[in-house]
Amino acid sequence: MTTPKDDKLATANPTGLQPSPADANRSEQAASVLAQQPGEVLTTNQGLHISDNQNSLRGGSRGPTLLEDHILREKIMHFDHERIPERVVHARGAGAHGYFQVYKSMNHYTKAGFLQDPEVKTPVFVRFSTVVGSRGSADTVRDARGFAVKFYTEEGNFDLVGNNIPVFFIQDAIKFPDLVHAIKPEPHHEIPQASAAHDTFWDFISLTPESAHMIMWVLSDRAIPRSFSMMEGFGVHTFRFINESGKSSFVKFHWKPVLGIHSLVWDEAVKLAGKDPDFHRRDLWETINRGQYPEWELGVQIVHEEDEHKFDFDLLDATKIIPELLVPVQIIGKLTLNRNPDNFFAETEQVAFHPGHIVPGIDFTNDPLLQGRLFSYTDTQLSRLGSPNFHEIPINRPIAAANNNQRDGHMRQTIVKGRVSYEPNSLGGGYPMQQPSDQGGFVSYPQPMEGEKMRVRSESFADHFSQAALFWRSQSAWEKDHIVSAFLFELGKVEVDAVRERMVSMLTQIDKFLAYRVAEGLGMAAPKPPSGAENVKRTNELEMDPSLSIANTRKDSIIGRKIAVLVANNVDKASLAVCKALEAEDAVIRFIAPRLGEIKNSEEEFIKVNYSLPTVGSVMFDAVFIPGGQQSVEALCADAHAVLFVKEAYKHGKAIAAHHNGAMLIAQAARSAGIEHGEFHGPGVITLPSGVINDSFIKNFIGAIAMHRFTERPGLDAIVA
Ligand code: HDE
Repeated sequence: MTTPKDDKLATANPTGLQPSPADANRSEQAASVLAQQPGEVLTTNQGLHISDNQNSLRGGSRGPTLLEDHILREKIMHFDHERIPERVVHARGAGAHGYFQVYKSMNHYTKAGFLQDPEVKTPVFVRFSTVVGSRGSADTVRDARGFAVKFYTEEGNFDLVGNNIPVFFIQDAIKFPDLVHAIKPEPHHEIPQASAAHDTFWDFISLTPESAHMIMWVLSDRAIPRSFSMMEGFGVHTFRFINESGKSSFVKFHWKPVLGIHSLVWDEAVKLAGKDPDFHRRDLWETINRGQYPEWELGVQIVHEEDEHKFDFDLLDATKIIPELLVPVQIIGKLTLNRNPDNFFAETEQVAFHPGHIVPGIDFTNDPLLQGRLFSYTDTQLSRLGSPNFHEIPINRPIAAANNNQRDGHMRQTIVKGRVSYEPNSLGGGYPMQQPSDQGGFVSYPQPMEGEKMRVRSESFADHFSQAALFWRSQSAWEKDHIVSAFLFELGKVEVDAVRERMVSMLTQIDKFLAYRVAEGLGMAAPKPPSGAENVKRTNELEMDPSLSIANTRKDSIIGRKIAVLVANNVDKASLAVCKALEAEDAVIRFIAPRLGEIKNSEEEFIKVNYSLPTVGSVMFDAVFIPGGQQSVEALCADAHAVLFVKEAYKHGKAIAAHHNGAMLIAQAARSAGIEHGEFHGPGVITLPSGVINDSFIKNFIGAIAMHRFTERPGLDAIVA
């Protein structure tokens, strides 16, 4: 992780409220007003000093309010219009500033300026989001996550508007409104919120076989990440790189989280939606504030132009990955998020991404999903941000100068001087003028075009099941269990039998055993797969690809992991040595007690309590530590919240450690779970019944936290938590 020291960006910060160099013409006075911190005197929007902000103007102390009260009317009118339309998809999100640095010049493949010089730090703004829910929905719902990065490069803004899942539901943009209508709350009663678990979605999916691959990802734990900083990101579509000599290669973009890929389990996700609906947003905000800057490495899979057809799937089909075993990911740079927004609305809400914002050296392909997106994103900003001038909102301004003859419109900020607003002109000296391509002016990649106009899907897009099956085969046993449970939850909420039946029938084409398990769980008989379905193993005949399973991610770091330390009065001071050791590894320690305020340790020193037990749950933490101390442990054993805390942590496979008689609480939790001998045991439960805290205890605990989760504990299924 990067240290909090303030890295100097190679270019001016474009996203604060300082005037951007792009706005040379903007009035200095207007800029300074924009940049103002809250002043000392309360004023109207016109700068009139307000003497009374408590009472409206009325005729007599008990009389009617006067229409004349311009101060009241201005204030209420502004309030009435505070909300803007939320994004039609990806409404709920969180953003952060940071920078990107390439590791080595990529000039062999692309002339993109920001991918040349390892010394240059390109400023970025990143917004993560869920797709389906409204702005006020919970963070931890089952859904794809948006992962949108705006690079403020010297050659203009480049937006990589991706997701945390490398494929999509549909192959052609014309299906997008249908998909979104199907997954959003049903129109007659607006139910359910932020959930795919309802009839209309599964009706659509069961009739749309191209969605099979995406469905497997969405029902895996990828769709319930532990944190934004522990999920991958993908550009999804195949793009093009173009180098200085005009040679093009195909490229897929990947973001690889430095902390590894980790997820919640469904029970945690459900409980978090109530205990902390802002779980992911809070995590991002707090980790940046602590200086534990989230990082991702940028990876690329490059396919030479001449290899376009060497795969048995189509590179233009957004329902397909290029397995990493076929084309390895080259790591080429790093993204670091190191600054929280100053104002959510001004930055995170008003940021406008667009996959059409590209720079020389990067270009599109004919992916029919991408092509449709190129229209959608500018269009949507007109209704969401209200004007074609959304590029002037500080967060959207490029650091590269923006000069053209586009003029006027609602909320125009730039005051362009002079009489010329057309091109060609002589009265303005010919400026601004086109820049020839050999001097850096953008030209589209001259891809040859052929064929007749037609509404048709290419034959090369026809295989919908091979990669869904590859994904399934690549999962570990516990990941497969989670996928089956997810199907049982989602399809269990479907009310129309025929929809469930069609879905199970679709699953037979992915894997017979998967279909059987889901059918059995739903109380149905699994139909036979269509003949020939089981012999299909295309995608150049891979049996599995390890990069598809999160079981294979790194498990050697506890940076940013939140450790709950359960305490009450008279907690043993010596036990608390564990906390220092974990903090030294950049874990976050939180003291949780039956009540807020302070408690005293065994040496009469005060410890400030971070949370009271009724306000939290183990789902909000990565691990639990129970220090010793007779009185403290007895108080916790008598507290139902504390017992449930440990029981849930065990059920969810989390690391649990106890010193001395702290283990009594583990035993109490086990008894409450109906475990016969009152013992939770198995991997990741670490106790030290006697003696002082030693290195091996600490090392074991740290190792267990880094493992993230132990899925092999005995009796987990039987525990109700
Ligand atoms: Fe989007 N998408 N999308 N999308 N999308 C929007 O743009 C759209 C698609 C993605 O944090 C909207 O400004 C169409 C794929 C992200 O502000 C809208 C199609 C991928 C975000 C829109 C797609 C994405 C959006 C809504 C099918 C992954 C949030 C508000 C052709 C590669 C960006 C807005 C942010 C947002 C349209 C499919 C990612 C309506 C028509 C595939 C991360 O323009």
